[in-house]
Amino acid sequence: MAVRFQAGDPFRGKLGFLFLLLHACLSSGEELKWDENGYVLYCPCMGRFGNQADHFLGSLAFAKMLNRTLAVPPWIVYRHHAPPYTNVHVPYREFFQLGALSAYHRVVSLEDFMEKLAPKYWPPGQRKAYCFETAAQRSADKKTCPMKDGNPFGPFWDYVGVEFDQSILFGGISFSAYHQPQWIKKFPASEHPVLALPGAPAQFPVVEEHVGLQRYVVWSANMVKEGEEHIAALLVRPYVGIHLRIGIDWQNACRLLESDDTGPHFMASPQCVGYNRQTAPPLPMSACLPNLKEISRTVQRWVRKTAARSVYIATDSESHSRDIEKLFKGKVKVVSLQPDLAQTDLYILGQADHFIGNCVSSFSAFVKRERDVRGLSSSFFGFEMPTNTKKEPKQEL
Ligand SMILES: Nc1nc2c(ncn2[C@@H]2O[C@H](COP(=O)(O)OP(=O)(O)O)[C@@H](O)[C@H]2O)c(=O)[nH]1
Ligand SMILES: *[C@@H]1O[C@H](CO)[C@@H](O)[C@H](O)[C@H]1NC(C)=O
Ligand SMILES: [Mg+2]
Repeated sequence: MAVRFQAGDPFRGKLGFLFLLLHACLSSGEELKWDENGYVLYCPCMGRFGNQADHFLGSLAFAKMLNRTLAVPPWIVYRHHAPPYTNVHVPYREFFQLGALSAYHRVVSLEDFMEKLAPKYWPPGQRKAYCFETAAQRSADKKTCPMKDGNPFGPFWDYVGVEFDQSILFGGISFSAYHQPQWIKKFPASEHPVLALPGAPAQFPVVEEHVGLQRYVVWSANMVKEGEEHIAALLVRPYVGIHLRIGIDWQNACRLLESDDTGPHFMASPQCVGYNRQTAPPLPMSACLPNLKEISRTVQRWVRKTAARSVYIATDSESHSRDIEKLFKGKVKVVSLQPDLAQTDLYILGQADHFIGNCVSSFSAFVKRERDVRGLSSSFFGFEMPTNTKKEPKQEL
């Protein structure tokens, strides 16, 4: 697997420079052309992978709406529990094919943008930040975008070697299609070629109309290879994949459901209760935090229903694999890999014959969206879907 978690920054150091030179020479054939219609840059600064993925889909749609090229940021992986004990910036193409996004809209990786375009077209001294007035309110002079304040903001822009020279504030405008004309009018590409934003120009969770953009998020060859090797080595089809989101942070988050009136919409929950707040049924506690009894009952039901011969458990903490194994008296193989890369779990869950996810989790939502695109069945712990969730693959958007 190409992703290695090393401290440090590929743009720094003599060796890094040599590699850059080599890379520049090798790839000089596919020289990047500057897009006169401008660029959108942002930091995926909210949450971990699932949140970043939700934000990515919305940002992709935003860039298309403004007809600007999206500078696709790296994923921010928080490696605070294991080496290198810091944030790691993983280029988009390590996990997914950058080229597959082009079927929807023009993209360039943020790394390529910085290396090949920024020196000439967005040089130091001319780097403007764009943010909401309300965000700038938090700065000392109340007029500066908080682009690099704190973690992960500072390390992110340091990774691509960016300092901001000026702030441009806006207000009374949102990232939705409704405000498209205002964006174009306020920030024409001729005067504002690079819209660099402190966060994603998107909502969390992803809005319903952008869920289908998942089809353009296609696993990289490396990820497919690694994932398929695990499946071949460990699992027997048919297999049920389950996502247990039950760790301490999640227990605390789900407690909010009990205490106040969050209503049915809580984090990624529109994926099971529906996007319409008015018609959404209540979200049961067990949909957020299923206990072992609920987990066992649901797994048993789907193993029976799909005649599964194995179960794959992805988890953020305990796997409960012993307890689950006991349910089937040795007739079903139960596997929990607990891989170094969370994306390995996502891949294996995506390939399952049936998937049982956590409705509130955006990590589960990533798997659910990918499976919907491919017409594979999914369900959730603690929540009965009103209709069959199995969908036909959607037509091109
Ligand atoms: N490997 C692995 N990591 C997980 C699993 N569940 C949660 N995590 C980790 O916890 C993070 C949860 O944050 P996020 O992806 O934003 O999803 P959410 O908080 O559940 O909405 C993930 O990105 C993973 O790093 C799992 O089943 N397997
Ligand atoms: C969108 O941008 C592309 C690339 O710059 C350009 O060729 C195209 O004409 C633009 N479309 C519109 C509707 O402005
Ligand atoms: Mg999260």
